[in-house]
Amino acid sequence: MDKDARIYVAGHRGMVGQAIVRLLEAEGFAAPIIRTHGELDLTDQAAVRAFFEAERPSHVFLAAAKVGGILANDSYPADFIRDNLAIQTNVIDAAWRSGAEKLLFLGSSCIYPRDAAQPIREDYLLTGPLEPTNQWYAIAKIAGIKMCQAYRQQYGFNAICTQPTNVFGPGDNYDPETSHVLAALIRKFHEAVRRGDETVTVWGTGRPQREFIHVDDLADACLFLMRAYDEPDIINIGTGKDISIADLAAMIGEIAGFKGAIVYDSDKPDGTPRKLLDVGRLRALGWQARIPLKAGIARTYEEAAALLDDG
Ligand code: GFB
Repeated sequence: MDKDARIYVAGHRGMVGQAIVRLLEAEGFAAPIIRTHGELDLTDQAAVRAFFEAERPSHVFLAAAKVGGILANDSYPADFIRDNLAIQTNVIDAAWRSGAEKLLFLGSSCIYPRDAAQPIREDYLLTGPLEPTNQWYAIAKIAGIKMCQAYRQQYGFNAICTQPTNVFGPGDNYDPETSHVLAALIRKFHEAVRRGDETVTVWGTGRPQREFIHVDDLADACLFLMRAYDEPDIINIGTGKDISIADLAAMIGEIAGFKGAIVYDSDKPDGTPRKLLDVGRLRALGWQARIPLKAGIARTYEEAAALLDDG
């Protein structure tokens, strides 16, 4: 991909899209094409086609999606399946129609069977039932993967599919109801310390294991794959290490300087017991995550605390 390529970053206001835009800028690429939601509704097929016809991007990072944590996924199943199917269908199709050279689709580790063997290899896709709390989102993402593969097979469109593990970092959503766990815990511990609370409540049992990648590492992997990977097979993006929610809570509590007790709300769902990705395929290509979990959280904590204190 040339430095003056016409790159479109779909979802540039989201955590992942923001990080991709930051990285492209830092690497000296021409300013990418971007549109806010107000300027272009990606669920509107006619508008998306017209945009692609007018702009004709050569490379597309499809980082636009409706995302949320376990409770948001479970509470708004219709929104998650409808919006994601519409966004990805419109963008993939319009990119191909307007002659784009390449598209990178971002999936998710929740596409894999709930009880998949660990670490999860790419070929475990569609070998078992999904986790019920996020099956709607997962089915949409699986449809996106299959659409990329179908467009490659029938039309020779170079669409690649990446499956990132759970992501954290700057630009995350800190809403207590709809956020993912890492952002939620940053907010809970920060507010508890500020208020002098004696307890912090963590959802579920604390026993599930999750793998977390810093969004700057994820953006780096996406750019790497945009340059170096042209295969139909899906490819995992992760760190190769996971941590229990209880240990994660203890780590964030320590970073926040919280001295009280952590309590568990078992009325809230645990979700998938474990989803550690096998990152052998990505490592074999020569890419590895660089930001250690604790250092990445400490950095994110500082940024988030300033933001939360401001408003
Ligand atoms: O990050 P999270 O919401 O989503 O939750 P998933 C991960 C784990 O953390 C679950 C626990 O076991 C939660 O019960 N947890 C503990 C909390 N305290 C909290 C809290 O305050 N907030 C939240 N949100 N969780 C999502 C999927 O699954 O992961 C999406 O629903 C997507 O589809 C995303 O794949 C990456 O990791 O369970």
